[in-house]
Parts: sequence; structure tokens; C-alpha cells
Amino acid sequence: MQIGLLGKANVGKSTFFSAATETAVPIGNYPFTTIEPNVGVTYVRTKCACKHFTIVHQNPHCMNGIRLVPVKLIDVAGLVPGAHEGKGLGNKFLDDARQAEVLIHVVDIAGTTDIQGQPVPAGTHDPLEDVEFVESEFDLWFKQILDREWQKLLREITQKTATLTEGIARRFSGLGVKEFLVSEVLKESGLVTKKPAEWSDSDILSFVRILRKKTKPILIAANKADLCKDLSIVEKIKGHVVLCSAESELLLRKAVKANLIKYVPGDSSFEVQGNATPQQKQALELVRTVLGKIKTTGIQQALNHAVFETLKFITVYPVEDEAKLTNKDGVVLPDARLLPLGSTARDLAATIHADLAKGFLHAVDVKTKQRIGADHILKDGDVIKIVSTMSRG
Ligand SMILES: Nc1nc2c(ncn2[C@@H]2O[C@H](COP(=O)(O)OP(=O)(O)OP(=O)(O)O)[C@@H](O)[C@H]2O)c(=O)[nH]1
Ligand SMILES: [Mg+2]
Repeated sequence: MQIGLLGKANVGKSTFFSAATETAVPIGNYPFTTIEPNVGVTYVRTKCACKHFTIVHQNPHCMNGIRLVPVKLIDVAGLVPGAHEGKGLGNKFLDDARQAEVLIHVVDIAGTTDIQGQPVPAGTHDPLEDVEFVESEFDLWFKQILDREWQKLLREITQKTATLTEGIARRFSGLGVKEFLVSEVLKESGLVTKKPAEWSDSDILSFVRILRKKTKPILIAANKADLCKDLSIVEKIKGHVVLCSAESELLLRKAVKANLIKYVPGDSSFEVQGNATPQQKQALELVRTVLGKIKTTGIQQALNHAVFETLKFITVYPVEDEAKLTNKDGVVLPDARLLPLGSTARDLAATIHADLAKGFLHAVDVKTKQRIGADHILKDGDVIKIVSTMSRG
């Protein structure tokens, strides 16, 4: 599972990344601070299965029943209009983000940066322009892949060495595109009945737009919300928007590390401990006013939305001992796995080890104690024991 951060230059992508992964990376109020991608681990927040069994366990990723499940996060270089023609750092950012299953588009909602990412007074740039151009650059990157190969693809179709769906799926295989998806997009775009040789440039664009939405869905993180004078602007943005203040989250994470506050990422408040200096307390109170305005810093909400709503993943807990809820080393609820909705017991086995899936006999739904088959569809929060003729590894 990988989430990519995408956006114009200087909007706060690296600040988001640094806060979410608790890793120090260069952050600066000018465009193109980031050139090479930053890759790190962050967590999505969910309810731990220990709550169901009313047990207390020691797990660094479970805090009082709040379970943090690891996901990979990638922060890439920013982009400017014309990136697909090589402007700014060109398309490099998209090549770096190609592994991501979902993208969080970080927008400077306060309008403190112009279209090139240069600092300007708050409210003087329209963030809606950024939402539009960034998505359009992304679509044009998809289009270039097809444009480059279009004549060759037409020849393959004429010579009957490939069908349209096969040919397109092959060109996008690096992005995980399968033939059935190409067929779906052909139907949705209304191009299924049009001969490929007659497709116009705008036909290709409408096709790749739908394909892009399906393969790389985007959710919007309206960042720098702390500086935004009129948040009603987000209502004009199509699609899901999460209000964010990456800078506030970064400060809170640092304060937790320094033992100054009690705070779990995603909380709407925090508790200051006695050892904070008056200056630290003042900085934290400023963050409190931001939380008063936008409820949470939005960082955890954006990550959670990307995984659980946009991608519709579920969390499943594999165990080896269904009575003790442990793995073979006696660790209680050691592992939480993120799986796409519709995953089966055998799919879970395959994420643990290919052999476990190969020798699959049956599984046990530990919450209900019922025996389930390989094709049983798993639910969010399931605790599963797999019985297989082959052990892992
Ligand atoms: N007030 C405020 N400032 C922020 C926030 N997030 C980031 N910033 C500031 O915005 C500037 C740019 O932050 P970066 O994280 O470097 O932005 P970026 O999108 O990674 O920039 P490039 O790598 O250059 O594309 C820095 O001065 C940050 O401190 C926020 O939520 N609120
Ligand atoms: Mg950056």
C-alpha cells in the first residue's frame, strides 16, 4: 500500500510528509525544495481488534484500542503548469509517484503561493486554479503515454496482432492497468463503438481522464488552512476535500517526541504536560486555536480517507493461535493487514506467504469461532486464523 503526495510547488507536501512519517526532510518557502522523492512509513488509524475481546495488550501500534497500521508515503517534487512539456522539473514527479495506489493532492488553500509556487500575500492566488491545473497535468501525463504509442497501436490492430483493449492495457501495465479496466473505460467514455483510427485528440483525452481517475484516484488536502481567511472556498472544489494544517501537525508530533504533550495523530485536542516552557506553551496554544478552526490538523484524516474511503480497504488481523490471539511467538494481535474490499480468506493467506495460500485448507473467523472457506469474503476488523498444509516459509 502506497500513498503519493502530489501538488504544485511550495504548497506543503514535504511538511505533510515530515509530520506524517516523523522524518526530517528539507522544507522551504520557495518552489522546488524537493527534487528527489522522499519515501517513508506513516500509519492509518483504526479501531484495534483488542477492543472486541476486551483485552489489554502491549503493542507499539495499539494505543488504548487505537490501532495504527503502516502504509508507505511518497513525497515528490512539485509541479508547475506545462510540466508535461518539461516546464519546472517536468514529469519526473509522476514517474516517481507511479507506484502509489492513491494520491493526496496538497493544495495551498490560503492562496499564499502563485501558480509557479512563489510566495505571495495570503488570499491573492486562487487555489481553484491549482486544483484544475495539477489534475490536468496528471491527465496529460497519461495521455502522453498513449500518444507516443498510438500509431504503433493502430498498426497492431490492423495487423490483428493485438486488440484495442490488449494494446492499451499493455501500454499502461506499469500503472497496474488490466484489460477489464480498459473495457470498462471504453464503455464509460462512449468510445467502445468508435473505430480507433477515427479517435480524435479529444477522444484520447476523455479516455485517459476516466482511466486516470480509476487507476490513480485523487483526494484533496486543503493545506495551510490555518492561514486561510475564508474556508468556504473549499465548497467550490469537486471531489473529497480534507482541511489540513501540516505545519500544526509537524509541531504536535515534535511536541509528543519531546514529551511535552499527550496527543494521538487524528485527535481533535491535546493535553500539555508540566514540563513545557512558556514559549513552547505559547506555540502549542496557537495550534489549539488552529484546531478550534479546523477541528483536527487533517493529516490523519486525509491518510485515513485515502485508504478507507477512496480505496475502500479493510483491516484484518491474522493470528496463529485462535484462543490466545497470538502469533507463534506469543505476541497478541501482532499484525494488522490492509486488504481491498472483497478480499477472501485465501487472499489474506497470500499476503502472508504464497505457500500458506497454496496449501489452504480452511480458516477460522476468530470473533464468531466459525470455520470459513477459501472464498469467504472478509470484513473490516476480522481476526482470522488460517489452516494450511504448508506453513509460511
Ligand atoms: N502556515 C502554514 N505553512 C505551511 C503549512 N504547510 C507548509 N507550510 C509552509 O509552506 C512552505 C513550503 O513547505 P514545503 O513542505 O517545503 O512545500 P512543498 O510542497 O514540499 O514544496 P516543494 O518541494 O518546493 O514543491 C514552508 O515554508 C512551510 O513551512 C501549513 O499547514 N501552514
Ligand atoms: Mg517538498
